[in-house]
Amino acid sequence: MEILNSDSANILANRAAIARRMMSGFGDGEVSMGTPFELNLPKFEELAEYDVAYLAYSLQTGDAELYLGYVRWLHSMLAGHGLPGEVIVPMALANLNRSVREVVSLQNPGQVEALFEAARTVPAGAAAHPETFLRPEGAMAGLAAEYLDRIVHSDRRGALDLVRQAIEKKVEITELYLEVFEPVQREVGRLWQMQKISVAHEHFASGTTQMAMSMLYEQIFKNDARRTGCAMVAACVGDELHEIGLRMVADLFEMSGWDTVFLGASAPMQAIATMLRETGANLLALSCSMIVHVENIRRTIAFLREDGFADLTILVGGFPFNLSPRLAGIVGATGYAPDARTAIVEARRFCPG
Ligand code: B12
Repeated sequence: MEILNSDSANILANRAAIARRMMSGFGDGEVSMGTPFELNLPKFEELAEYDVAYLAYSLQTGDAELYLGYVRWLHSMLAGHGLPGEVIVPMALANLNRSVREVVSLQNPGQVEALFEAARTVPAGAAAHPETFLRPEGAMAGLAAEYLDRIVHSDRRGALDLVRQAIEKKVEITELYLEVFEPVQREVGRLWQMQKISVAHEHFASGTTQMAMSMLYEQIFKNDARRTGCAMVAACVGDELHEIGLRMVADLFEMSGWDTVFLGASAPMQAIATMLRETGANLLALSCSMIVHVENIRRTIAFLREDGFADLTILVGGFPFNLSPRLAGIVGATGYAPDARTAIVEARRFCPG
């Protein structure tokens, strides 16, 4: 494991204690935020843990943007809820800064202070909202916009009709995945983050996209691609629930002639080891979307390396790795890819077939 900074390792190891300290640092009645249940926000304990994890990995990778991006996200979420980010975020930053110093004895306090200083300059309010993920140009731009429109208006039949028509027009599955479903899912996340749609809309949208993907399975498993003789297992570890991106990765491997075993969300590490043994897989794809689950990926890889898979090719990917690809080295992976198409190219280096 590559440790670039001992402070980050200490912060990570003590992240639950730091998060608890942060929670006790928010005095009653300072700012009334309502409960997460009412507000549709992640639980405050969860937010405190993200805060600590983003800080630690930002120090470890040397990517300040990892932490600053998180602070922008927090501002955007608060602005979406009409809450005063310009009051809450500086309080949260001061609280984290104090909690870290109370729990961990920092080797390089200057580096931590510099990060907090930069975080305090992140603009609050609507300025923190991200740009749209929909690409304005390209052959699939119109379809993506229309598909988004239908799923955010709870029109499942209409959304699936669009996909059916695209299949009839012989639109490539890779294009549908990467130029329609991927940007649309991210856009759904952006709209939820800004509170333009509710969590119910997001759930509906993701369910519909998974249904649309299932409609393509007859083609994906048609077996007309040349089989490579390579096999892969794909899993999310720990409490990770985001499995759509990983499913796209597994499906595109299947279409490229690999035998694939998709385990989906929350796979225990022993179960992954069993499946790797049973299938004799050449490659493992691990995915996570939440920064707090990066540590689970590191632990899973360390466990597998000890458990007879010292030389197994392990690729990682998902939201935090896209924010900072250096995290792949930190978790001990063989490689990383930003999307499903690039993952296949990367995998061919290890199993050309
Ligand atoms: C759908 C969704 C959910 C669904 C997931 C359903 C499912 N069955 O998968 C549910 C409702 C469960 C969910 C829950 C939560 N979510 Co959510 N979710 C999303 C959303 C909107 C879309 C995810 C998606 O489908 N993306 C599309 C895929 C195609 O993209 P991708 O995952 O990046 O995958 C591509 C590449 O990264 C790569 N890749 C992926 N894996 C791998 C693996 C390998 C090996 C390789 C090489 C490549 C690779 O290839 C893929 C295809 O090209 C995202 C927004 C976003 N930006 O992604 C938020 C998002 C990830 N969620 C978020 C949050 C906060 C949460 C919750 C904490 C919410 C809460 N509790 O209130 C929980 C946490 C749950 C948990 N414990 O895991 C935030 C995270 C913010 C942050 N700064 O960290 C996001 C970014 C939303 C936002 N904009 O605020 N979520």
